[in-house]
Amino acid sequence: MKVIYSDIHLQHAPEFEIFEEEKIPHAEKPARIETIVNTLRKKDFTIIAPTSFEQTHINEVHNTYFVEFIKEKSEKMQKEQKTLYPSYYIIDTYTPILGGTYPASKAAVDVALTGAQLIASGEKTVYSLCRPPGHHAEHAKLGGYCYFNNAAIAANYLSKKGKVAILDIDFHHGNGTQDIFYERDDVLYVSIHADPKVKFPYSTGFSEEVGVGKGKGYNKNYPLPLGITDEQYGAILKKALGDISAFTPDYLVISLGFDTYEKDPISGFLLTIPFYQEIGKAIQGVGVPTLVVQEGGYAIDALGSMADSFLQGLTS
Ligand code: Q9C
Ligand code: ZN
Repeated sequence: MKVIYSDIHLQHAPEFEIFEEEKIPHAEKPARIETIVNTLRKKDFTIIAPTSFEQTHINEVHNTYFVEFIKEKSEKMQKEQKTLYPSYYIIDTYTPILGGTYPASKAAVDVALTGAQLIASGEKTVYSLCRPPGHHAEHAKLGGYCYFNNAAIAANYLSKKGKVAILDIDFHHGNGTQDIFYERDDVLYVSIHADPKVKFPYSTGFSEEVGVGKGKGYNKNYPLPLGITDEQYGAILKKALGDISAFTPDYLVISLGFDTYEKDPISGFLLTIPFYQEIGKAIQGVGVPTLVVQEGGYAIDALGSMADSFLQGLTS
């Protein structure tokens, strides 16, 4: 199985986020992806570098001025060796722009699109090791450690070749992906996540959000209370995969977060490492070509084992 990885992500390394009245060390660290790729290198995976895609793929999903904003501010920060906590186009205080942010975010999009291209040309499963993550990036807003929505850009690319379902299993609701496809019926978005009343992004991810216009019925949220176990999660996953099978997609995109893990430092579900293999197996059971896009997951020491467990299930 092919794994797409670029070391350009290392250029993006925010030092801290501002949480309530405090500056705290940033959870979204370069080591996250390094530990996963190093684990997979020791196993039977082919690690390949992405090819560079035109910026038009990004502009089909994001507002043009928003894309320019990230690029220009990042270039300015590079020159001035500063960090910007934006005052507009942003939903929180966790997602600064640094000199390395644009190159890393563009590379993450290329990682996702390279995976999508392989899936479109007949590959059964591909893992795009994106960083920074993407699912909180809306049409014209960044936040939640995300700048460009890698999974949405890949799904939009695949939607030209067939029907696409996105299953988002990050701990947090993918407000960005929901926003981007909310009025579309050719891309189904299904998300399992923590109750937004208590966890980020707080304002979206409720079950009443079902899409609008012709997109009505093509957005499905499963918000869950904190403390969810493997067994409880498995039951919801089965429902979510039922929704996906009923849509009869040609392609499946997984927004994969490992922040559902019991020891994740910022989250609150109780999933265990061996259970990721069950998740992978259940997804494989849908029987549709599947692009896996990395989102969150912050328990750095366990990320390699979680990825390994998940991929074993996915390729079983
Ligand atoms: N002290 C992703 O998992 N919460 N983003 C910050 C932490 C923000 C997570 C509070 C969570 C964003 C891709
Ligand atoms: Zn998350």
